[in-house]
Amino acid sequence: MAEQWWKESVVYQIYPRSFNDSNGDGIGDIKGITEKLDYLKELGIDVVWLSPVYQSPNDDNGYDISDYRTIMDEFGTMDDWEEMLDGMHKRGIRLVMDLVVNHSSDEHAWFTEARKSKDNPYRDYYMWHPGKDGQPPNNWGSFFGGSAWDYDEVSNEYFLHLFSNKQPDLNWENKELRQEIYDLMTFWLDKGVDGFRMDVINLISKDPQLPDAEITSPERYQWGGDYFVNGPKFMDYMKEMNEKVLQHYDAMTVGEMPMATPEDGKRYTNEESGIVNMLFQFEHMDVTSGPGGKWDQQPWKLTELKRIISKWQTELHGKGWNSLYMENHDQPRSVSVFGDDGTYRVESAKMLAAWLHFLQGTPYIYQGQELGMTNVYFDSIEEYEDIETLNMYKEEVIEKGKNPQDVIEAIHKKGRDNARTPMQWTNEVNAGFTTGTPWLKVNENYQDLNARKALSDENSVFYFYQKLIRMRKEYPVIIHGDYQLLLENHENLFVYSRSSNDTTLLLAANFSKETCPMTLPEKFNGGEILITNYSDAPKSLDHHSTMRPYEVRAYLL
Ligand code: TEU
Ligand code: CA
Repeated sequence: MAEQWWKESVVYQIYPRSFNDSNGDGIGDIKGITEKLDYLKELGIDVVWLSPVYQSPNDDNGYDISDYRTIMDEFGTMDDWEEMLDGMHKRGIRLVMDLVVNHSSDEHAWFTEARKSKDNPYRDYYMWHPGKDGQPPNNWGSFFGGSAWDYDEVSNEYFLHLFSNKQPDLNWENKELRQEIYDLMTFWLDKGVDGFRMDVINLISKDPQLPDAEITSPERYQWGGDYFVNGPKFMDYMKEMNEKVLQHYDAMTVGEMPMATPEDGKRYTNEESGIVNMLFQFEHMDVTSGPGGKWDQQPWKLTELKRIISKWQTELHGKGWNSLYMENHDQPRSVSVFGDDGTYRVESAKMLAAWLHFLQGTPYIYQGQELGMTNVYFDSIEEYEDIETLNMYKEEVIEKGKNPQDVIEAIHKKGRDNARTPMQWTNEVNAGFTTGTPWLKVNENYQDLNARKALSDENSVFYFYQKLIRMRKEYPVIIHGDYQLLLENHENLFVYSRSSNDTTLLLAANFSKETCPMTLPEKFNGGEILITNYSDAPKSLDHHSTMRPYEVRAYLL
């Protein structure tokens, strides 16, 4: 078995459009990333996951790819990319690229060919189907609103798009299509990339009958996931991909898998028979969603978060491997959701960091998370850019007549642009992200919240992350120890231990503004403190103790 370096790594996600603009056009780019490699080295991360940089009309910011083997003009050239990769490798940083192969762009040459006629050789690379009585083939809704099918006049057929209508789904049943994908993976691996993050990979196999979804909501279109999540041939395709490509390289893989359960996690990441090294599940992100789904944000319960995290920790221990994340380019900022982005911003950002990094799995830091960046509260829909947000607003406000203010509030809580505002580098104009006009407005708190300031303050969130990353390399118990939840029913405190051989690590985190007395079983006494966000926290553990607002403490016993 190849060395499992990805278990000991910390990954940093870059969303290139918003990271750093090197030429003043308002759009982050590859040279901009290269300029910041020393910053990443200073943080201490091991791997970069780079969101898509391939040629794309940017209907969904690069998640709609029109050429898998060239770099998007706005981001630079292949030479720029090679220089970036070189710069990373020289600093001991590995690069994981985004692999978006559930769908392509409708501007990909395969699709332009495919839509020409029913007998075009590329027709079968996509999922075409005749309608039913002038309606789409079935009632599936798209993730981005409306029907998952779009009518094509040329051939009088519909094509499937689980995301936007500029993201037609690829037909994995087609052998040549699969081979094209394996070839493009090989192309990038041969260029030296160290792995892939696989976009919605568990949606690639659809039930060939394309049955109507069960009607579970009053909406016109329904959730069809039963017929495409972990679909019938998903495992076969992934095994083939491993045999044909991945097993020939020392590459790490992380599959993004909506709806995945711990049982799926165990199977898909299994060391002997698995298909990816780890996966991104969504259960813990969904604790804030009400019955109305993503846009129906509700107060969340810590006990629920504990139940979910503990289940994943326990089920995968010794059998598979977890990924650990609280943010990415699709999610709101974690301090704003799970911490406090006002008075306790710094404390809660650190608390979340330590709580996450001492769990078992590979941690992912999303750009700006290491500064404790927060959600953005734009006043009007004109200031938003994200296709999912804009489509939803149109549907809810313009088509259904909902109160715009309520919809904007939902966007404040859950909109993807929360994570996509430009990285805050300095307190200069546009937070030092660009000298031009940024493609998406900068969060106005950059004056006080920026990387330059963090780097000049030894108590910053940045240096707290740096310490955590170092500790993972120093204490094997963080990587290997088993997990035990304590104080299961406590509503504010999340306490767990990690043990291996004769070492025990105890982590106690207060997820609230309340000051909470904490009583642990008696054996949790003594030891020495590893890290805390309150400088005067007790140096050794007393099993009777008090946790202040958003306090976190980790002890080695
Ligand atoms: O996301 C897939 C996904 O399931 C969601 O998180 C989705 O983005 C949305 O928030 C649903 O409400 C991946 C990418 O991460 C995302 O950026 C892309 O838009 C999407 O796939 C399509 O490629
Ligand atoms: Ca630029």
